[in-house]
Amino acid sequence: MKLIISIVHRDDSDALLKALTEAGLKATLISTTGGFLREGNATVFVGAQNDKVEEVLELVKENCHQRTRYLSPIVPVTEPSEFYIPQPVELEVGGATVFVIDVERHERF
Ligand code: 2BA
Repeated sequence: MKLIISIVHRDDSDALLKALTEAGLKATLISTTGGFLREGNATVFVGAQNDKVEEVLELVKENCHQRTRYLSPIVPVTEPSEFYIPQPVELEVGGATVFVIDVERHERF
């Protein structure tokens, strides 16, 4: 068995959960925060048999889209502000960051 952990954009999480449950897969959603942007994102856990992993990855790929974000750099205190025009930095975020982990044991009580 594998645990598939997908960090996705919040706006994609509903569609992903719907697709996973429609495919008969079990999923858990938690609200998370990205360490770099400090923005809310969503993390979806799916416990699945090995032969279902590719199907899960395909659903993640289909439902999670890449987005462009612009980050405004902070003006350094050492720079006189009239000479320093900060340029927004472009970042490609997502569609999904996925980890596939071996599950040593799984129980339901
Ligand atoms: P954040 O940490 O908020 O990162 C958002 C986006 O900022 C990243 O998109 C990437 O484009 C950029 N970024 C992140 N760290 C950077 C750095 N040190 N220097 C320059 N740019 C940086 P994604 O790579 O698509 O990541 C989206 C979210 O997935 C991340 O949000 C984080 O929550 C998670 N993530 C990505 N890689 C991870 C990893 N290796 N371990 C744990 N979580 C990860």
